[in-house]
Amino acid sequence: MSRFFSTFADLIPIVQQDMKITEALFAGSSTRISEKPKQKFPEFAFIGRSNVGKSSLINMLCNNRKLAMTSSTPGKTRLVNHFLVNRQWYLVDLPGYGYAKMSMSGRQKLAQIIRNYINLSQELVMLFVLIDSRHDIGKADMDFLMELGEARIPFGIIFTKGDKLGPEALKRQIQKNVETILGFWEEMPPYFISSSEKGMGKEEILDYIGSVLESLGKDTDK
Ligand SMILES: Nc1nc2c(ncn2[C@@H]2O[C@H](COP(=O)(O)OP(=O)(O)OP(=O)(O)O)[C@@H](O)[C@H]2O)c(=O)[nH]1
Ligand SMILES: [Mg+2]
Repeated sequence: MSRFFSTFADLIPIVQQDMKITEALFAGSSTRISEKPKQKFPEFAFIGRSNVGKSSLINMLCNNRKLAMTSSTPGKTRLVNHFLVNRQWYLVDLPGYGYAKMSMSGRQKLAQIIRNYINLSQELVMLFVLIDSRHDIGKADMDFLMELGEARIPFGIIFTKGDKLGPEALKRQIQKNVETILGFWEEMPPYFISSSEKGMGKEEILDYIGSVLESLGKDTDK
């Protein structure tokens, strides 16, 4: 069921689909694909630099501040965490990349866990790459996006912490980052602006996931 999207254009849903999360349950932590939860469902994973707000975003989407562990200290999530949503699909919280203060061996270990999951999870439908909306896209982000492009893994972008800038500055910074991405890709992947503090982006992200799930259902019905 996964990896059937060939371009970003294929990712843009034709029909907007409402998605409400009624239940989100922790389903397990893993460091390798063989340890993933046994029950298979489509997976939507969240990745990005350490501290960018992956775990907070998952909690915001699921209306549960205690579901995924968050911390102001970078490097909190060190495992692949699966959360089963509405008993139908998984949200997957991944460790962060590019945490400069972590030892080289620690970073390599996390990179290995991330690669193993991304390249081998057959159920991975798409990755959301989170980028702090206050900052320029960094080298670690660019390297990661390039890797995804080469591996032809479908992705979207979420600009996080949208509450930290005023509306004008936010718009300018996002425009700048969109231009950076368009310098490398012919088309902009689907992108969203979020704030886990204010609930910004929640409906858009969830409805988007709903639409992708809907189109997956149609694809497998064929
Ligand atoms: N103001 C604001 N703070 C946020 C937001 N999202 C996350 N934070 C804060 O940023 C810090 C990091 O959040 P996490 O969700 O733990 O980040 P992470 O990407 O999961 O980090 P690692 O697991 O360490 O890679 C915490 O102190 C959060 O409270 C947001 O939308 N707005
Ligand atoms: Mg985390």
